[in-house]
Amino acid sequence: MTAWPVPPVPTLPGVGLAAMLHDTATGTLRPSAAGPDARLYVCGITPYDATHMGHAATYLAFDLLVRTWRDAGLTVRYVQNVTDVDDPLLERAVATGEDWRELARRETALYAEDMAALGVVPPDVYLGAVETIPWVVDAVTRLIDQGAAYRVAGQGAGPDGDVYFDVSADPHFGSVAHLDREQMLALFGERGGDPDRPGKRDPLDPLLWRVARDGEPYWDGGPLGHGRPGWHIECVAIALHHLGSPFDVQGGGSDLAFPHHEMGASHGHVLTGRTPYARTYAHAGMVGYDGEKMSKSRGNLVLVSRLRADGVPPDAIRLAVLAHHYRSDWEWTDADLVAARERLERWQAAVAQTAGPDAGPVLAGVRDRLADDLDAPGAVAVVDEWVAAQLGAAGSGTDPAAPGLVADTVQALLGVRLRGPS
Ligand code: 5CA
Ligand code: ZN
Repeated sequence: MTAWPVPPVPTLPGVGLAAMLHDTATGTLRPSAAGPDARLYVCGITPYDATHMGHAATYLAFDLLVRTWRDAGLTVRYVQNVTDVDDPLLERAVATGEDWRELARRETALYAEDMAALGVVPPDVYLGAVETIPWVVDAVTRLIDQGAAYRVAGQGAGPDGDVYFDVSADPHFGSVAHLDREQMLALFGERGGDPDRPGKRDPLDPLLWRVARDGEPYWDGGPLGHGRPGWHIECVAIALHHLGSPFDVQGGGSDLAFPHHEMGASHGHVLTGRTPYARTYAHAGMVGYDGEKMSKSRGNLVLVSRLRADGVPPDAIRLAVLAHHYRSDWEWTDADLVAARERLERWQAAVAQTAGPDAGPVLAGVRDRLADDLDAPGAVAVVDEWVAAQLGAAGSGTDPAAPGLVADTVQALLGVRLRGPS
């Protein structure tokens, strides 16, 4: 699958700091990268509807991480999937009478357009689940051979042979989200799991391979028979193939901590015999709208493509998101967007001048704030301060290099594109 084009990222003077990042598993701030190679897996979209502000906020959070890593001189390996075959996608296609492949293709293309418009640095490896079936088959087969996965008998007219992961095979199961069993059972049922499926060893055991049903797409699973991948194993198969374990950061929205990243970690532990699966589990907060989590299933969506069609500058959308810390849960409001548009205009006016106050503290300050768990609001405040001095009554400074350096800092680290003095 081809990702979107790489946006221009100016090179800044000096070397930035590799960020400290909040880890859900330990509840602490940890160095985001262990060495000169920084390896990131961010869970991608399930393409059955258009990109909303919640998705955008999550991908913008990890875009900041990638930008700080590059600025710190690290070699970045960034992998992202597209869940282009899964129940929600197939259900939507059945409901609308559209071919599931066409639905996935259209929404994946729109997502790429939205990401490109927002200036998000694309992943180096970008793969649809349907492109990675052999890796999934291999992983599931190995889990069966290890005794960590088992086949379940069919229900009623349903076929035999769905394969489930035995969560008791991983002594570290539960170490990502630290939930008690009752919480796990509730969330598992809400987020794609099937706690009530008869025949499982534990209600929490997640699906690894679903054997073919009439009317559902399937692939040749070799020893597993015809079928399609479960959700968690898809991301693990891709991450282990392209990053190995432990890799540095497993990222996504906080709704993925359980069960998705918990199960993924367990699959990874058992498959490799190594812990941890990822050194840091980083989770972006949930963006809400009208009092509820913004979600495709609820339909309370503010779409990036809708805002773009309405003429909102993508950089204003970016600034509206960056005004919130990535870990906080927040509500999208029109007032946020108005404030972001005003900020964008002020920043643009400030860097368009031919001279200004020393920009060194802006570069240092933005680097400092982002290194502290990607504190984008703090970084924005640093730029605001320079802009206020530049536009203020006291008059601007006299450094001719300053507006250009501020524009480069803002573009390289925050991804907001300003035109410097011409
Ligand atoms: N395909 C899977 C991951 S493998 C998936 O969760 N897809 S998704 O389309 O539902 O979500 C894509 C990303 O956006 C995930 O990282 C998810 O955690 C994040 N996300 C979804 N809704 C919100 C929201 N309201 N606020 C913030 N992030 C969200
Ligand atoms: Zn995933």
